[in-house]
Amino acid sequence: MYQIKERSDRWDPSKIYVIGHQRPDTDSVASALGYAWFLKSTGNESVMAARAGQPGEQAIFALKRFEQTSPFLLTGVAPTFGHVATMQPFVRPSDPLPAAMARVAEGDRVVPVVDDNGRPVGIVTALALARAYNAPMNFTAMLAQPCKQIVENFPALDHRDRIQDHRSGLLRSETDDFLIVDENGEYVGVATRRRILDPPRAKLILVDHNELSQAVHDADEAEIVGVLDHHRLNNASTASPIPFVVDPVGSTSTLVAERCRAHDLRPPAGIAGMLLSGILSDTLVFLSPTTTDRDKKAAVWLSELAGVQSEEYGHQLLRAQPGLGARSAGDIMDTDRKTYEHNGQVLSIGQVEVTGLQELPERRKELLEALQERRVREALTFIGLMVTDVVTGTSHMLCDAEQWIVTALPFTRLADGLFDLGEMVSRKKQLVPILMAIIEELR
Ligand SMILES: [Mn+2]
Repeated sequence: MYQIKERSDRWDPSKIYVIGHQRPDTDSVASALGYAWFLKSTGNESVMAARAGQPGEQAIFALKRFEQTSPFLLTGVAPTFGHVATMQPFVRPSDPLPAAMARVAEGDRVVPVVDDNGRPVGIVTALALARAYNAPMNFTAMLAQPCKQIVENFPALDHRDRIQDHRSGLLRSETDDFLIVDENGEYVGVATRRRILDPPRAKLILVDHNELSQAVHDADEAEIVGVLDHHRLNNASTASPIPFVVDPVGSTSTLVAERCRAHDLRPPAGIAGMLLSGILSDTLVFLSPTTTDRDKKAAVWLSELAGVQSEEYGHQLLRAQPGLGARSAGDIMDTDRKTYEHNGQVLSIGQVEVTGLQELPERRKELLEALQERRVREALTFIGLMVTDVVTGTSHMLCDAEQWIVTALPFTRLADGLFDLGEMVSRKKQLVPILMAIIEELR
């Protein structure tokens, strides 16, 4: 699948990011904040809560309600040239040659030459220095020569660029050192070939997902150092053993709350409120069949800490979800969409929660167009939008898919591309297993 990727954020190799899935929902945001708080409270100072994108409106509602700042935004975690640059001392073009000679004597293979505006004009190499010293010339006159006399032009790399996008070109180049500049073309440092080939990797703890297809961009280049989740398993292998928890409860926030309790840690009201929001959101205030007694127990404990009444707050929270309303079809489609790979087939399923399905028929055509457009663009076998009525606990589904899968759907067809899913509210526990079973049967 080809996607144009944004340039990566400059993640910090010394930190461990606790991060939820792309298009973060309330549970992803809450469990990232909550688990980061828990890990910090148990002595992991370098942990930081992060998010892989713009949180949904419901998550924003919860953040405001409990006065929490949104987790740190990471749009990508690929190693960039900024991650491998070392701030090596440089000389000015007007500096005399001995200034560069001193750097070479210190062991630098190349000496960057940087002008008064902070921009590199090139490098001075040991070879160029040796030639200059060897030139038939008065020694004193030679020593007074400025570095610009022997500077060599040298390509510079942008510190924001992903190494993977340049790797093959760099492998073919003849030099072992590279100048790194920032977005203004100003000198950042020098990167060695060895460091570029073995860059530091971002450390991630995945919460509320374990599939790399749902993780922050370029997570395959990161080091996954932990997983805390409540979804089906479909994770990449790791180089070494890691703490990995996938437990089928109603929300990841439940798992975080249980860890706090087991350690006798009482989260502050804001964190407790966020975790409670994660539970209420994922279980649709305990209506979803994914709900377990453990979720309810955790919610009782958290609601006391947060000072809110679960059910009442939960319904406010569900109403904060924007529904179909005045939103564009694309926005409705992509706000909460997950992509799954199974037996070589790629499926993508969005979900939108509404209070009443009455708006759906008039938006059907337009939403189907958005589905079709995405299915072609992303080369999907199946794309669906589950429209869930949180009041009645029922769903309808719009979908666009290859014919063999449409024919096999065990649902009542209401109109072209529209199906009645009946008392189904959980994408993960009710819809996805049916689609996976169809694929296994037919492919
Ligand atoms: Mn969740």
